[in-house]
Parts: sequence; C-alpha cells; structure tokens
Amino acid sequence: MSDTCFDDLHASAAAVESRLGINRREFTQFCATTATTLGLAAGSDLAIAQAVEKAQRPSVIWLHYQECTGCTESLLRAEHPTLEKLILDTISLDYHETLMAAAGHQAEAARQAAMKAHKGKYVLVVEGAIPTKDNGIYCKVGGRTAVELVKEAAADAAAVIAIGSCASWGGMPSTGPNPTGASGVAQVLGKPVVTIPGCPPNPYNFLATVVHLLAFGGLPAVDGLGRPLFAYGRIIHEHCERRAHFDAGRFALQFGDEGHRRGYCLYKLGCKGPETYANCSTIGFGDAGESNWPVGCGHPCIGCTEQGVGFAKPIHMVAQLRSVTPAASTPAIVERQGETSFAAAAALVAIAGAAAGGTAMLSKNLGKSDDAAHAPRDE
Ligand code: FSX
Ligand code: SF4
Ligand code: F3S
Repeated sequence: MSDTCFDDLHASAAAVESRLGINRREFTQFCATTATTLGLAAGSDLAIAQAVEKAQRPSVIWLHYQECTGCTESLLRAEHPTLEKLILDTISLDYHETLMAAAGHQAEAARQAAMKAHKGKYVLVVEGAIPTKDNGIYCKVGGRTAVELVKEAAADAAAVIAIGSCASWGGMPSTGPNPTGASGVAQVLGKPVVTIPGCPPNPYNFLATVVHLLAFGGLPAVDGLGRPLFAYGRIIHEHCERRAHFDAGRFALQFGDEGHRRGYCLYKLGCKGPETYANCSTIGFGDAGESNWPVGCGHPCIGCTEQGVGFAKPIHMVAQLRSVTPAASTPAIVERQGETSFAAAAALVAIAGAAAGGTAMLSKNLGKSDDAAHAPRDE
C-alpha cells in the first residue's frame, strides 16, 4: 500500500474512532478482514474504510417471521471490533422488532413511515421463514399475515436480503412435514433475492454484503440460489482443516474414539462438508480464533447453509461427494511440523483456492499434518 493510501486509511480509522469509540487498530483490522472475506484485492480495505467512515446509512427495514432470532443474536454478539456498533452506525435500522423500543401501533407506524420516507431506496432484510399454508394464518403481525407484510415491504425496496436459512428457503421451520408451509422469501415474492443462509449465518457474510453495497454501489455477485459467491462459492470440504485426513483415509468412526480425539476427518460421522457451500472453515465464528466452527470443534457439519441438506438429511447420513479432487495432486508438504518448501506451499494455496481461504488453510493445515503423517489409518 502506498504512503498516501496508508494515510487515507488511517484518516478514515481516526474518524471512525472518534465517532464510534472503536480503536484504530481494530477498525483497520476489520476493514482488512472484510476485504478478505469478500475476496478483494490488496488495497480494497481503503475503499471499505472510506465507505464506513462516510456512513451513507441506507435505511434498513428488518422483518422477523418463523425463526429463533439467532440471526440477529449472532450479529449482536460479534466482537473485535464490536460489529453491532459498525452495523448500527453503517445502516439506519428504521424497523427491527427485536431491537426497537416501540411496540404495537407505534411500531407499525414506524415501519409505514420508513417505507414512505425511503420509498425505492431502502434495503429490506427478512429473517425467518414465511408460512404460506391456509392463507398464511400461522404468522401474523399487527393482524396481517407475514405473506402480506413481506410483499408490501418488498414492493418499494431497492434490494431484498434474506438472512438465515429460514428466510433463504424455509430452513428449520420447513422441515417435513412442514405443517405451516414455511417458505423462503424468493418463493413468496416469486423473484430472486440475495440470500445469506446459515443457522445462524456468519455475521461477517451479512456485513460484507452491506459493505459491498456501500463501497461499490451494488450487491455482490451471487449464485443461482442468490448466495454471494464470496461466501458460498466453494464447498466446505475444499477448505477444511481436516481435509488432509480425508485424503489419507483417516476418519473418526465414533464420537470420542481415538480418531475423533486426534482430529481426524468427520465424514463417517455424517459431516456434510462435501456437499455444503459456505466459508465457515475459512472465517470461523465469533472472532474467537482458529477452529471456531462446527468441524473445528469436533462436530460434523450438518449442512445448515444448504437447502436439501440442512434439516433435511439425517445427521448420521454420509454426505454426497460433490467434488473430491485428488489426493494425487496434493503436494507432500510436511517433512517436519510447521516446515514446508515454497513450491509445496504455493501449490497448496492454489489448491485451497481463493486467496482468503488459501492463506488461512495453509497455516492451519501445516500445523496439523505432521501428526497426520504418522497416524495409523482407518481403512
Ligand atoms: Fe434462527 Fe434466524 Fe436459524 Fe432461522 O437464523 S439461527 S432458526 S436460520 O432465521 O433466527
Ligand atoms: Fe472436513 Fe467434513 Fe470434509 Fe472431513 S468430510 S474433510 S471433516 S469437511
Ligand atoms: Fe452450518 Fe456446516 Fe457451517 S453446520 S455453520 S454450514 S460448518
């Protein structure tokens, strides 16, 4: 980064520090993390810092239906820097049933006022599934069905974001036999929307989507299900820290067995990483450090971001292998723990894929593969 860019980044950080009380180091770290989450080139953290500093504050109307409020909870529980401060300062949250003090008619009036004042410009965020059976009577707010409310709010929205698996396709409330006809936002509106699935989703994926909107004036590129490619472009299995064990045929066979204790692959315990698109393995959860994600903690991925997998397939069922490339092309990276040749490292980064994931997984895998190299095999 040039001296001018460096100075600009620090000027933005200083402005945010005085406005939000978030120290400069945390803020510049946040900008770099967001740029990495988005898979952006070096130097993009400046555009992000300036977008947050300028705080254009798009109006956001946030609706809740069939869900547990875990999506909101995960946003508010994030740390370093306090993500909720950034979110609540970066957007103007004009209607959010969990967070607003208003209730009853006052709350209804606040939503109507926000929709009128920001007609055509607000971002609509929907959390929770929408029940469609029996004319939608299973979820009503202010005497009106969720179907009516979401259609009304979407009509004048500039963008619609479905946050969480419930809003993305129905999620947990749509589990068979789905007595309420729980559906996703796109199904109800009959048009595509941006989806941030996960139960709950990683707050950085939501924040990075909003920051992309602020910094680059549009939503990020998405896949056929509306999922931002920066977060859902690859299957978890491609970035998993246990992948070396999978390739070598070393599996945990029971919870608590030797393989489980040694950190072997969880495929035979039903891990759905091979058929689940998400970046859990690369960005982790809760800013709590390396390995803070389901598989990192020793639990098989249940595919919570993936329609047809999460809440649909039994947890113990083995995953469909979508793209298993090759142990043969994996370089022999380890002679001794923590050491590698430059060529092997470069090849591993290339295999691991996106710069963000690649760099993260390189350091994770190197530390663990020595143990793997000397461990017995479970054939
Ligand atoms: Fe809960 Fe959100 Fe799961 Fe659903 O998250 S964490 S049930 S995706 O809508 O509140
Ligand atoms: Fe990781 Fe699961 Fe793939 Fe094993 S099956 S490498 S635990 S994602
Ligand atoms: Fe969900 Fe699997 Fe990630 S269970 S949180 S998609 S590791």
